[in-house]
Amino acid sequence: MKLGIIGLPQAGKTTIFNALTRSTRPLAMSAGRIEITTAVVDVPDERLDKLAALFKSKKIVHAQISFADVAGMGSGEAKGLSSQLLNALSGMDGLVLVLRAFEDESVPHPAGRVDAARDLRAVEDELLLNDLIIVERRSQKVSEERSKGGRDIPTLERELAFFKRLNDTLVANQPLRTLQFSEDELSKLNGLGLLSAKPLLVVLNLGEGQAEPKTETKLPVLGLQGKLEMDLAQLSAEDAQSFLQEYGLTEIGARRVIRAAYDLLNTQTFYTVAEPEAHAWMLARDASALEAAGAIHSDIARGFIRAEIVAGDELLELGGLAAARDKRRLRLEGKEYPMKDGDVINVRFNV
Ligand SMILES: Nc1nc2c(ncn2[C@@H]2O[C@H](COP(=O)(O)OP(=O)(O)O)[C@@H](O)[C@H]2O)c(=O)[nH]1
Ligand SMILES: [Mg+2]
Repeated sequence: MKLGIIGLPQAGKTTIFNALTRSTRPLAMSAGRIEITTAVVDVPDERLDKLAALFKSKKIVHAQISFADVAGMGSGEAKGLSSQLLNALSGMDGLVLVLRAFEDESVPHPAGRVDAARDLRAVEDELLLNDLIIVERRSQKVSEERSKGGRDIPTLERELAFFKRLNDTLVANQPLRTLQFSEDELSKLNGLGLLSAKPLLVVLNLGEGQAEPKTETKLPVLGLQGKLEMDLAQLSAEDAQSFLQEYGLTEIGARRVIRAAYDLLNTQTFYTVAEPEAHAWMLARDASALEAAGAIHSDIARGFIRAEIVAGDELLELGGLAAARDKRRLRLEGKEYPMKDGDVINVRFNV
């Protein structure tokens, strides 16, 4: 899972990036410059750890998320985003928009005053404008092709209709993510760098002890005390725990963001566990056992016969596969079985 952290200059993108990835990037002021830094983090997963202990697994492989700190938005470019920025962002599965809510006189706001709702509109507008420019350019090209009689006309007409639908949505100030797309259309959108189609999570960067200001938006919003979380991320797990209590927090911010990202991208976890390796995998929430097999290896999907499946929590409770089989909690399922979060799977296959 790849997430791009975006926002206006000085909103706290790098601060949040450091908090999420336990990095120590300097918070240098580099207004206007395009800078992209990436770090990969293991998704914390107690169930995986317990399963690994139960199976005495030699190796534990966590699911991973890559976070990119993407500076360079908010330049107010009328031509849309630069191609460097677009390239970086179009490869992302989702975007995390950091909005400044903290007050701090030593940190000037590019617009003079802290106003998270205004900044949200500004960034959304920038994404919409970028998409509009791309859509107009593309549909113009296709129109020209049609008038020259290039390719087959029905295909061109279909493409034009698709671009018109996008254009109408953008002109009405609606992000493309409000539309329904087929898989095919979605990959086309990503290829074109249409960013308002991407799932977007808003992170409100709060000052210490600051209450979450109300933001009128349909987007998922998460409040995080960025600076505090960045400091916490540098501590050992034990020290962080005692600090969390001191600050009245129940959980480290990175975990809340990761959970929100799983929701945002409609993602769930399943496991394969054995003595050599305990492995957590990401999967779409509506995916089948066959698709789970495909996530492990295309050969396993190709040769799929049946899958042995047991809920990870039940497996832990019962203390092992033998007990799960005795209690009939370990079932044999076919390709169509809808995977559930936390399932442990063992695919029987033949290639
Ligand atoms: N007081 C306070 N300052 C913050 C907070 N988050 C970021 N800052 C400061 O705001 C400035 C910009 O932060 P940075 O993460 O570099 O923003 P970026 O430009 O979006 O990457 C830095 O001086 C940070 O120390 C916060 O939650 N509280
Ligand atoms: Mg930065």
